[in-house]
Amino acid sequence: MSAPEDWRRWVVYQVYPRSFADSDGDGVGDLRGIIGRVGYLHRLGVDVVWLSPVYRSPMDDNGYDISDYQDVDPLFGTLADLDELIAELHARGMKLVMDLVVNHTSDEHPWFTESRSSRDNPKRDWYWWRDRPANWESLFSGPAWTLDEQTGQYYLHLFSTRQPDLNWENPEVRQAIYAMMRWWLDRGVDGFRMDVINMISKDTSLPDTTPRPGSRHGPAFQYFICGPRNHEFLQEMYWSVFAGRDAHVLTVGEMPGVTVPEAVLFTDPARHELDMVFQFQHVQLGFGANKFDLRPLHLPDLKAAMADWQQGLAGRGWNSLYFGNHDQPRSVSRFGDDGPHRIASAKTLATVLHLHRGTPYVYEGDELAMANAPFTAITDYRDIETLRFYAEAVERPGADLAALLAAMARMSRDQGRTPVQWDASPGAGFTTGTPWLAVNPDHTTVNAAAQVGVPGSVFEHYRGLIALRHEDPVVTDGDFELLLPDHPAIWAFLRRTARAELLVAANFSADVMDAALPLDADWAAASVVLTSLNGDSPLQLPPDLKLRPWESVVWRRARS
Ligand code: TEU
Repeated sequence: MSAPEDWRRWVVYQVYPRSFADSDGDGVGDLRGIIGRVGYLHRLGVDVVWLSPVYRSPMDDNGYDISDYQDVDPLFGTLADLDELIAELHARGMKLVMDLVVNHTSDEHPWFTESRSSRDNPKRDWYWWRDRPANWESLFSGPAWTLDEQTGQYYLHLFSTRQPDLNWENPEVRQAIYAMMRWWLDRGVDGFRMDVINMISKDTSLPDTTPRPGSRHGPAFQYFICGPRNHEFLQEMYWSVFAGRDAHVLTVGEMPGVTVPEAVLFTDPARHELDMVFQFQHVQLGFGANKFDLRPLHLPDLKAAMADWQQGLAGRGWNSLYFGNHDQPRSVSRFGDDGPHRIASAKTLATVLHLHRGTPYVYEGDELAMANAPFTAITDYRDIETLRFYAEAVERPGADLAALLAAMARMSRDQGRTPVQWDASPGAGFTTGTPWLAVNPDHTTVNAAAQVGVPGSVFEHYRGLIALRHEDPVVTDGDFELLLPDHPAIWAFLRRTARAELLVAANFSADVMDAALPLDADWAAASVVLTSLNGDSPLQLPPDLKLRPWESVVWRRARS
């Protein structure tokens, strides 16, 4: 049994199963593919694997629309394969966290089939049915309420029409979910990443919202983000599912729009809700009205967005650290430089992220510096959010479709979903068949075979960062101080415990940068722990720095 605080030292690796490794040549990743790569994950050194959904699903949203919570979709394999994956991970001291998608089900889930069958079906109240729809807009474009012809009422779906929202007000719904969660824990899984878990409590009066200009519908976040019973439901879940288990159950709440004060409440250990939140503040920078309305991203804004959470949760809560996942474009393309400085910038991004306070998430392929693919046409995409947004734009007179496609190439969720690049072969070692989404042509040079065990590679840099977290308590426990918050290109900060200090300084630009850090001159004698550029540079010596393009350096000193 782990000590209660151990989980704070863990590093999580996210597997998006569709895109990770395909064992049977059908072009879609599967569980046996993952089993074949457990050794790779172990070598990287990660503690936890978060598996995006593998449950039975019609795949309207690649598995985030679940039709059976207690079975594996045949596309991915069988329950026996999943058991084997759990055993393989456990044999190497790693854990498995399942994706828990319980804000909504698939419209093919038997609960919804029953619910929609008649107005007096016992499960009618398991979903949100109304005679009159509110004018809310769905997160995947179009209205969030759809008329069901058969019974003449509207149902709520915050995401696609095929993802009806469960009614958490109904205690039977909650008990059915808790029973399912206990079943998974009894089967051997070690925790849950909870999809949009801050959307489960709605304002039950379901009021109309302010429409967008030129539309009847508008965003309605204020009626379903961190709603009135959110904390109550999570505490009930804790006492019904997690309390009294032998080992710690790792719980992560994905929470778009959560604020720092709310996150403190969700993750204060004394309240028994969740271990950590997965918040969105820093990935909502760099665009306007929607994610395809691109704006310049200024480094001071990104630093401040991260620092807010460091300060706000210091000592009282816990946060996830990520720059990319299956809903975001590739981090090296978005925040780094996927051209000439790709390797250094990928390492620098990882260094800055992993040395903040919180739990780092490695998204599959980030440890190889995978970048956005050169997508140009709408036919390159498979993602429902991208396709529906485009379809709506096509209907709008005067929409600039060329500009939209250019923005999609930078921001579409599919940019994070191209197959993992294992080697230089035609299917990138991902598949022997035709991949469901194109492999990035750069896999001929950017791939695992070219990096694992190769000194100076991005993979080995990630391995070093993960090892550093395991060895040095200051990485987990140290408090955080941002230096030079307004500097347009340098990201520098201190981590400090009573025993040790880490200094991180990174150049987020393609130019040589000078910076004078507000620190004592003794730092010049500190030892260098990690760098993004190979070879020693005579240029950097704190507190007066001269950093080469995308150079980052980590120093450590003991405190007397
Ligand atoms: O995403 C939640 C969410 O609100 C956003 O990430 C959204 O999907 C979109 O990317 C905003 O641009 C979670 C899952 O991570 C996502 O894959 C699912 O599509 C969504 O919930 C619905 O289950």
